[in-house]
Amino acid sequence: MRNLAQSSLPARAATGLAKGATLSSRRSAAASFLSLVLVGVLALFITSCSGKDPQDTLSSVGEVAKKQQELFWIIFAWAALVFVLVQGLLLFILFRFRRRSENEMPAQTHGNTRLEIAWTLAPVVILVSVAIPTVASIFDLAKEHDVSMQVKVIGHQWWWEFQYPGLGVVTANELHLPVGEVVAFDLQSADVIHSFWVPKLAGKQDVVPGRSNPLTIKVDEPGTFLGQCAELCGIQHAQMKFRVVVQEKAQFDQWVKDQRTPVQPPGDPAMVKGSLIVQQKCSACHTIQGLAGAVGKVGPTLTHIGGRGTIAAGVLNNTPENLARWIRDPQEVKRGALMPNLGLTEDEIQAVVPYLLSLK
Ligand code: HEC
Ligand SMILES: [Cu+2]
Repeated sequence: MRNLAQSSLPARAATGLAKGATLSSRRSAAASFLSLVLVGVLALFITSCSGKDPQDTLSSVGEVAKKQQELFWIIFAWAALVFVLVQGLLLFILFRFRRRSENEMPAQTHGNTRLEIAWTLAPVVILVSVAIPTVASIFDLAKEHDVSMQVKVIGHQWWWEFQYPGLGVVTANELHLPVGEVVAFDLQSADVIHSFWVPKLAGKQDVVPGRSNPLTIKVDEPGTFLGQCAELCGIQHAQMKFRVVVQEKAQFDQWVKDQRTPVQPPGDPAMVKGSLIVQQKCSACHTIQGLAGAVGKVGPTLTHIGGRGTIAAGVLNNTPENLARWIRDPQEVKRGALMPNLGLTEDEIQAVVPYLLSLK
């Protein structure tokens, strides 16, 4: 045994040396990896400051989002103050009261009544200062004052239905609103939990089956704003997008008028062919007001599909090529979408596309 131990001593020293070497090289590898990660994180941080993001919650538009943003800044300011104070104190204490030499023991302190009272009272003061504006804003935003319009939103896997009960309009994936008016939303779901979110216009609100959740929005300037489902709701959750088109009153009224006009029966024989195919193959799931039998409710209304900017809940721009691509195989565009591949021939697709696009 002794022999073995003795003979292994130099060997151990050697492996120790080798270990030291690999350790330091490993350390420098870890250090360069860490700095790489840091640079990556920093780059990500900087891109978040671009300010041009169409879904930027910090460049809010409209009264509701502005109030919510004010609240955000109040809470952020307190959080920043607490962070700087706590970290600053921690660094100061670590440095000031450190052990300066091997044989010196820093003074040991146990308990300090004044300090304990202070760090109990300070959070109370901070929490009260956060609670007062928060509770006030919650009640203020829940009040539906001067509501000029109601919109019922129904979340579906994976698209949005918008009904305007007062105006007799139903549309999908493209919400039109008049500028400067208070709109009261009634959020409902046809299947699972979704969340209605237009980052620039208002905080998110859950869309829950069997419930009716309220939300008010007032937008002060015309424009197109992007929205998105904000609650994981299945495979195509990320592709459950929508647009909010905010228009001057006159334009909005014109849009309502167009939406209320039912589809005219087509005269052109090519269009007739398209409409017949739609009646046969699509009407069980889609509504087209004015086309006999097309009263399906499984998919979005196609009554004025030609006038919408996008299809498949914001996934594709509404062009003849994209519409053909969607009808050819919806699963290729949006795997798992609840519209199956209907096996239309290329000929049939070329008849359906111009017909649908004519529905303005
Ligand atoms: C089994 C039901 C079903 C049938 C049949 C069906 N669809 Fe669909 N369709 C859907 C559903 C569900 C969606 C929504 C898909 C999504 O965005 O997730 C949809 C979406 C669409 C859209 C996009 C609408 C929008 O605003 O985003 C178009 C266009 C469309 N279908 C056309 C057709 C045509 C044309 C046919 C017939 C050839 C057809 N559909 C047959 C269920 C169906
Ligand atoms: Cu959803």
